[in-house]
Amino acid sequence: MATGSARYVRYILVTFFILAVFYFVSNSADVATPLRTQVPKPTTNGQAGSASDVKNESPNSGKITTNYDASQYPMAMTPNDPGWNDLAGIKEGPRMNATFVTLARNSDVWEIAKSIRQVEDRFNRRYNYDWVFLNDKPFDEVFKRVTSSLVSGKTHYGLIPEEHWSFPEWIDQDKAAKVRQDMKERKIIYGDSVSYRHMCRFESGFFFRQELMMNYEYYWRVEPSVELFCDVHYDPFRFMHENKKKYSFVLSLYEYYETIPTLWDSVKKFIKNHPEHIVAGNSMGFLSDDDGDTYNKCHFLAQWSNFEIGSLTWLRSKAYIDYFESLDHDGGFFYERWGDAPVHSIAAALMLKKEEIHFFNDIAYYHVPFTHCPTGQKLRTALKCHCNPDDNFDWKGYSCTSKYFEVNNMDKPEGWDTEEKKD
Ligand SMILES: Nc1nc2c(ncn2[C@@H]2O[C@H](COP(=O)(O)OP(=O)(O)O)[C@@H](O)[C@H]2O)c(=O)[nH]1
Ligand SMILES: [Mg+2]
Repeated sequence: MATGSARYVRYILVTFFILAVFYFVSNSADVATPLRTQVPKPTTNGQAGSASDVKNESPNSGKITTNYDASQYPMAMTPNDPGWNDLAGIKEGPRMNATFVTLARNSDVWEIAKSIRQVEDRFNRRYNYDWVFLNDKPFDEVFKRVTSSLVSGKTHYGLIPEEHWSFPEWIDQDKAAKVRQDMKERKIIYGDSVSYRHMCRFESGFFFRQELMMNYEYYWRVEPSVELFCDVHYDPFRFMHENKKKYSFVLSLYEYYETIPTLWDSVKKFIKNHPEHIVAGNSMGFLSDDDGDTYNKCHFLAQWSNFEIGSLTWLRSKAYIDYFESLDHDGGFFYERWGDAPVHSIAAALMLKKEEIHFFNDIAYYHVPFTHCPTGQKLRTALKCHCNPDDNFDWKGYSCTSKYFEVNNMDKPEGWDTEEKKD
């Protein structure tokens, strides 16, 4: 009997031990293998995900339906949100069909290297979005080696077709040359440059329809020598998608009038010929102080900033293409020196609803000579920013950001008035 009950106790102990081991192993497996099921499957073209992977927008409902459960992967938008401090490793959850895009020359390699490093450190190392590089000349091996070693996603290198980087046939070459000479004498920055004009026309009308870009729906434009001063805690592409944003900015400014004297006349001609493209609830108040009669020269994408996160689908729409073609035929890219900054901004302000444009206060950015350093000391600390708040341009006299807030009836971020006094 004694032997029988000892065996019985032994069975119980062994069973208990096996259960304990099983419990321990299964629990540690949960920790070691976090849920990764929602990262979209790679598609045949090797991109991070395709349109159908991430969205199915129903045009009439006014709501976006997605095939991922956004609530399962909440984005930490503020320091109080769960997961705010989770900045290690690859971020779980969906990816948008999006890419970084850079137009550059081979000689820009070390300046773009600096920009990439900051974008990666502050954001993309956790998201691994792709990066498309575009150039009017073939990229050399050094450029490809350096940039591909720094980007955590896939890199793609595109050669711009000549018809996107040359004078269209309707441009009078003599007239254009005279303009350049005149602007040179008047010392207008880039006034005598042909390549700068090709660049502005390309960024206005062609970058979004390059073959490599056709694979994507959203872009984040990055230039050589820019800085990203704060951590980006959430995916701005996903923010754009889930909030139906089509265009965004961090710095806004008055344009240099001498470069665009007839741009507004051209815009007015387009408005008259294509009233169907001008949406109700637009931001005309941001562009004009007299209901569209004259342009107040405000634009979102400062010529000296070139920060943009936006929708490629919108830029490829008939509305935008009609707009670009109308402007392009008027010749101001060559007979004046129209920049892509006012061209994109005017389009966004007239052909998008107000609420489709977003100001990213929390993305800190520098492009010589302007800085956007987020307003709000608590926010800057939470974002581990390394910019000097005194450098923030937002509330200074030559910025249009106050106007944007007024037009949208939005409250300015806490601290805007005290920070303004430090001018
Ligand atoms: N491939 C190429 N890129 C250019 C050329 N000119 C300017 N860029 C790029 O276009 C962008 C804007 O040019 P940048 O010189 O920074 O002009 P700014 O920002 O208006 O002063 C940058 O990304 C440049 O690298 C060019 O002739 N060829
Ligand atoms: Mg630049």
